Amino acid sequence: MAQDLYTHPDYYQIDELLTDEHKLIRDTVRAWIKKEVSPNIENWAQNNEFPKHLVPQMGDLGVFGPTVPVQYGGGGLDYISYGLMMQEIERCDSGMRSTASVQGSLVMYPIYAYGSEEQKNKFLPKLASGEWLGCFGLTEPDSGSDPGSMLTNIKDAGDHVILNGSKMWISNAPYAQVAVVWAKDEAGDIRGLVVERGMEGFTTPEIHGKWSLRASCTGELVFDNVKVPKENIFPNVKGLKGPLGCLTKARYGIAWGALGAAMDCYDSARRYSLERSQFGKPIGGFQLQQKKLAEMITEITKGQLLVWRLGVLMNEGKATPAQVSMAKRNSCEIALNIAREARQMHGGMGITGEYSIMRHMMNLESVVTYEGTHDIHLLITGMDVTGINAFK
Ligand code: TGC
Ligand code: FAD
Repeated sequence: MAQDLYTHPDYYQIDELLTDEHKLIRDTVRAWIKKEVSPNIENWAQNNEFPKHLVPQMGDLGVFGPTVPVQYGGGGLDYISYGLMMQEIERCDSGMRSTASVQGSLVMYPIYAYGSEEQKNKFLPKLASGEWLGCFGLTEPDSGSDPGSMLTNIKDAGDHVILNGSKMWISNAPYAQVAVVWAKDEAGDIRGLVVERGMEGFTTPEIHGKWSLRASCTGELVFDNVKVPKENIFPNVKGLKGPLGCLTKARYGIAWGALGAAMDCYDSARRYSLERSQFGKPIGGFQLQQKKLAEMITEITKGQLLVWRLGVLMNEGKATPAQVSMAKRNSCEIALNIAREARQMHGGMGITGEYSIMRHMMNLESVVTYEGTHDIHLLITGMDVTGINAFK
């Protein structure tokens, strides 16, 4: 990105629904993004490079585990603050937001919600500060949308368990010090455990050749008779509701985040339409281009109101997983559509790294797929409103 000129669209004065603290948090993250990330993100993405030096900076900024209590190193903040952080980060790049949401919602949250006091004290402060990076292993080569079919397993061996199997498509894996892993025990129950780098038989090969999320690192987790002490198993959860509970938190962050990518594409397209002239006038003066911009800002505004309301419900403890699914699906869908329209509005320039559009578009192809695909979230809504399960 040549120069970061972003100003956020707020067509319905939604800022008035935010507290001064919310706005301060958002502006702080935005300033950091403009200073530390925007000037280099295009190069990192083009070079398929994960900017790991930013991880401790993100910890200092407080974007890891913002809703985790302060006593464990978290921010003790509300869900609107968390959403705004994810929106500001993904406004710049979905891969950077992935790093933050995996660390906060998929690694710190399960340790906080399901872990023992010893596990919380051992892992959470180092993850919150960014001294350690974590990853979350649920998906397997033959188990994606249907995580209940996982094959990774643990067998009891006295004071430890023996872990075997593999996980696929794992964000942060090659750089992670700790992995929250979901595996079946001998009774067939899904259990969560923390696997630490250095444990014998545990490797994290990188997945190469991605056209998407190129500034985020994705890998496998391979477990070959790994001895994991029983003290690393979460005592307070059993079953698929463990990992799915984490996904609800992360999907909530994505609902805000993907909207950030949409806002950036719209902002860039609107500016370009006023600067670029053809046939003797700015292209923004042609009805076809105005239609695109008008539809973009309408969808963004509807999305902003949806995630804000969802944030209020999250704060009140009233949001349902199905409501989160609707917001994740909606934000990803409109963001992809807006990225595609914005790409067209930039003409040939839209395919270059001079603008963020093409990078957003490619990133969003992952975002619409991970944490539950577009179709899966539609089926969750369908089941919620009919009571009939159409998955199986
Ligand atoms: P089902 O029988 O419906 O549910 C099993 C148990 O889980 C409970 N549950 C939830 N709990 C909390 N939050 C949710 N969102 C929940 N959804 C379901 C449910 O009540 C039940 O509890 P209990 O007490 O009765 O046992 O399960 P199912 O096998 O039919 O599957 C349902 C389905 C398809 C919706 C689910 O498995 C699903 O969401 N599939 C999508 C898989 C997915 O999202 N994977 C994501 C992997 S992680 C990732 O992508 C990280 S990307 C990170 C990044 O870089 O940002
Ligand atoms: P599949 O489940 O094989 O789906 C293929 C197609 O079939 C999809 O269109 C899907 O919607 C459709 N489909 C499946 N079931 C049904 C049905 N019942 N009815 C109708 N249609 C259906 N996972 C992790 O655990 N941790 C991570 O950190 C992580 N990071 C990721 C990072 C990236 C860049 C990517 C691409 C993925 C990541 N994932 C991660 C995995 C991600 O969650 C899965 O890719 C996703 O859940 C879909 O699983 P799948 O790819 O196996 O697709």
